[in-house]
Amino acid sequence: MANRWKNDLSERCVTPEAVYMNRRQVLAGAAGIGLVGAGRPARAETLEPNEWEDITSYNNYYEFGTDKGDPARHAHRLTIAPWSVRIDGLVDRPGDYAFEDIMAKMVVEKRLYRFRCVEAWSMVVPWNGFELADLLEVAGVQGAAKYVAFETVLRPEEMPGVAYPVLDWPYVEGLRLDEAMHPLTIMATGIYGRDIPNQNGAPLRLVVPWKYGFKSIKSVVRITLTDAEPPTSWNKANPREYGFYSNVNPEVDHPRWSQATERRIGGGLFSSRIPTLMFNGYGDEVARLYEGMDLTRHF
Ligand SMILES: Nc1nc2c(c(=O)[nH]1)N[C@H]1C(S)=C(S)[C@@H](COP(=O)(O)O)O[C@H]1N2
Ligand SMILES: [Mo]
Repeated sequence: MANRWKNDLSERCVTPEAVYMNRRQVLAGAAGIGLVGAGRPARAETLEPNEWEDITSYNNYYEFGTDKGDPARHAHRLTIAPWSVRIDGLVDRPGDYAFEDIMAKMVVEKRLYRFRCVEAWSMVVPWNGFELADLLEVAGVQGAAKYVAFETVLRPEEMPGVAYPVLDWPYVEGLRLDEAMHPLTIMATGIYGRDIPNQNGAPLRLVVPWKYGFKSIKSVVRITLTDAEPPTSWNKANPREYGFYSNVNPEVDHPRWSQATERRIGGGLFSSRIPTLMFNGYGDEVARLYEGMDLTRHF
């Protein structure tokens, strides 16, 4: 299990600032990234990663139960090998892509990202992963594609939580194509240079750091390119409370609580409350995706 794949532990792209140096931006002539001076931090803050213990014991993965400790208790039951991801819909090369074959093609990088749950807690996670755009390019995105739909594995025999109709299983999520292709959007396969634990979404899970955590769907088995906005689990469960976009936004409160601040996990009882940042602090990189949109309506 120890070496399911090799991490690239070179010092690339650990901060959003470093993303400016990303090869895709270089290729794009930095045109897309906006009016940001390279090296200007998103806020005066040194990102301090949470401890492995916090990241892997305080989880949301409702297929294993709704308590924060349930995923760490039960997710060892999930069989993660063999694993494959079906990529279908509006792509040139649809098919079942074996996890090992994907990893052989992808460049795994370190990405230190803020992670903000809609429940108003947050962490800082040192992910290892590859850009979703690179995987989509392997499958060949067709011109008519406008959205990307994702699906989590559904195995009632291994997932005690799916006996309860908390959500309509399998868990599904979606992104607009430009969000999916954004260089900050990754498929995470590790944390702290180790294989990603089952409770965090092994063997590969989406991470979209400027959106609430529930968009970051775990243990992905299917990715479908579509021309219509795909259904998403929390929106189906409660459309008044959870929209398709779900961008972190301190100015748009959840109907039942404020989103202006968040509790940064760590330090046990002394977890501190800090202000929530627009787009979770990634506005310089992503605000342009939403130009002209009313974010109180498209929440
Ligand atoms: N399949 C699946 N993916 C999921 C969830 C889930 O219940 N099932 N929970 C989401 C929510 S609400 C959050 S906050 C994050 C939590 O990720 P973490 O446990 O790695 O911190 O996973 C997201 N992805
Ligand atoms: Mo969440």
